Amino acid sequence: MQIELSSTDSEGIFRLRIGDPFPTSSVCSHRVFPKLTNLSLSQDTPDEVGALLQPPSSEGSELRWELGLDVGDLIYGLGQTMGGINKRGGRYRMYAVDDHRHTPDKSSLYGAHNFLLLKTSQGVAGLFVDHPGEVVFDVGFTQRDRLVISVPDQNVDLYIIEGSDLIGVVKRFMKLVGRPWMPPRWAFGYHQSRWGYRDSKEVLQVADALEAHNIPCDAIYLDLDYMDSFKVFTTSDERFPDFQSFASSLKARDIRLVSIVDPGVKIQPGYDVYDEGKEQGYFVKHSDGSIFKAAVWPGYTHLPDFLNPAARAWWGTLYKKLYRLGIEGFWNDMNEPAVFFSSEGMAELTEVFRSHTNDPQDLGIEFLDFMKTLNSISNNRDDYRAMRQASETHGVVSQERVHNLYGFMMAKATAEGFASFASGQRLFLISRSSYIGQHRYGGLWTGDNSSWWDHLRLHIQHMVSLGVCGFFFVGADIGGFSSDCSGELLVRWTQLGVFSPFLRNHSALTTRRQEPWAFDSKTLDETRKAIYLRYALLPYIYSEYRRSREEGVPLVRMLALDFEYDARAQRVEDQFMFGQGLLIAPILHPNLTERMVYLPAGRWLRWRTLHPSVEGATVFDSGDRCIEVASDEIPVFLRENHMVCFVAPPYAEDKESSRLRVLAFVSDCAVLDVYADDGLTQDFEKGGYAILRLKVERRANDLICEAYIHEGLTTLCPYKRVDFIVYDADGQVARRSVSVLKD
Ligand code: MIG
Repeated sequence: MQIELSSTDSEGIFRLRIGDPFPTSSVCSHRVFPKLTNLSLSQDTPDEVGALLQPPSSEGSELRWELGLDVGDLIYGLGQTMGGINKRGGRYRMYAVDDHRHTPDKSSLYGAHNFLLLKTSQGVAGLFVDHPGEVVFDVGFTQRDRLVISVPDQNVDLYIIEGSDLIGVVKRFMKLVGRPWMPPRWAFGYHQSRWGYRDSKEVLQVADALEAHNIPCDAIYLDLDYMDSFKVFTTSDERFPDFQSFASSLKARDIRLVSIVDPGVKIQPGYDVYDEGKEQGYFVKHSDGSIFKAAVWPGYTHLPDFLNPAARAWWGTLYKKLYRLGIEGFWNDMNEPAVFFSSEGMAELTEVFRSHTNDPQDLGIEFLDFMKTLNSISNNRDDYRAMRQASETHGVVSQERVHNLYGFMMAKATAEGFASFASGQRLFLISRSSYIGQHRYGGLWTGDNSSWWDHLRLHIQHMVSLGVCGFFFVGADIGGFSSDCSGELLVRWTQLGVFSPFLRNHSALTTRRQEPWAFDSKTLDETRKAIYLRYALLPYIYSEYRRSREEGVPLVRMLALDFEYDARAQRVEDQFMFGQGLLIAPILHPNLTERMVYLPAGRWLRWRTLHPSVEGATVFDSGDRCIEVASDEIPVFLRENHMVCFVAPPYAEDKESSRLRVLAFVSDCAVLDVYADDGLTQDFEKGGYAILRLKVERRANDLICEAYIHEGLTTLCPYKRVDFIVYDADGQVARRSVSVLKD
């Protein structure tokens, strides 16, 4: 076993390199790892974690690391997996798969996020297994007191990240894998989607309904329906005639279009994408050099080989066709890659069918055999084993070995292509499959969840677990994708969605309609109220997203990151932190009008979010509290010595957009930076932004409220006045209105 130990100079990041790992590009390319001669780990790193830097045990072709777990040890991370926020008790197989039923027994979902955060009585550490093929994390599943990591390969990079606390570890990890990309500001608005908006007429009806119901919306999504015969990068002339004027009529209403992009390219001579890809040799092949055929929506397709830089460059520029038509954002789907069946799989199924009977009417018990084969030919691992991709560094490789990079490299292609034809603009991109590092190119949605209350809870788990893995811009389909949603579920989910970085109502073809107006007037009112709150909070959300990416601290976090030494907070599964100062405790079960909330050390101000005004805010001490929650309300608590800012909600009578409101809960002092830029371009990288600093301080009997331009260009700050509403520890409120100082 060839082993090399290296470390970034005194940064507390160690790398154990075994064999010749496939470069995934999850670690920023500028990172250098000098060889280590003398291993000295920090005192905060548990001994057992340090011991992982020894050669692992190797069984057959598998590498295996083991680590003992004490009863009190906590493990977070692993991104998009089933199970709780604390990952103990589960086994997670990182092998991207298109599985649309997210039941508790599923060990794999759409991506691979091989990062975990450990907290033991001895200290904390981060572990990142950088390997593009399968990795299994058995986190106290087979044996409750053991963490076992196994990799069916002899080549892998293992990173150990030290830190004196969990936040410190996450920040270092973020330095290793880089900052999340900066989406356009409209990415944070409300987005409306559904599989089955059949034609431009129907999309315009949706826009009309949004308007008629006074629901603000920044984007409408085009699912498979917009394409001509499911051919990627085409639009249907029949259902979407005169696409450009359709797009601009939406744009005139401030609604942008985002379209789905699937990797499968329909096999059809004369279709330019197919012809070009074939001619240039850009598709995934078989070992004999023939092109692999995978059936997806259009029937048989070829899959682009995103590992091949030339194929990536080609694919990236294809998005220009859509962009030119007025489509401003992209939604990369089916990129695990999903395969309905291959020709080999279909041959097998046909054979099973034939071997049993000549007449389908005669199938008896053999039917089960037929069903088993039928179910196994989709996303079959034998197909991935058979596929060949052309890599830059390792020659031709089996897809199986680099499986988890497919979505990542597709995102990279999208981002690089976009930068080439929309130079200076920010990309809007969400992807279904992902691998660590992909957050530098775009965001994620969590795929085909269901309209189940369990999946409302899963939304929290996914946001916080993906957050520590670097993905700050994430969200689940609001209301649930599969199954029928109820009005109450939609309301509660939209309320949670106010505090989800990505907020999109999306549902599957054939399910009950799920737009806010598809239920009853109560559902409509309550959903709209939540969406208004989202829009009112946009200055805060945008500012905090930007701060998150600067500091490497996730926007949405498990309580343990902020209250690491609070034994209760470490284990909270149904609340989360949003931005610096907010604790969110959503309603997660039907028919509830109250819930228990755990409030960590310090005092908290419960913000009654019925209106983004501040009436009725009350102070709570730490501990377990039972609170009443109206059906149109989401429990939000503001941490002591913090602030949250907002503007008037959409359609408010007082539309004065130059007025910023601030709710502050201050016993000593609080600072909040409000960030603004043009929201669309990369100019912010060159100083095109403004930071308005808000300060509230109590000195003796004085309350001092300040608002001044702290950094950047005064002209980019949209606010002229700031209205402070300041609560003290006793719940006494004071108001101050100040004008923004522009020097
Ligand atoms: O499973 O394009 O996750 O959001 O609506 C069907 C149709 C394929 C899966 C995506 C979903 C999308 C759907 N797609």
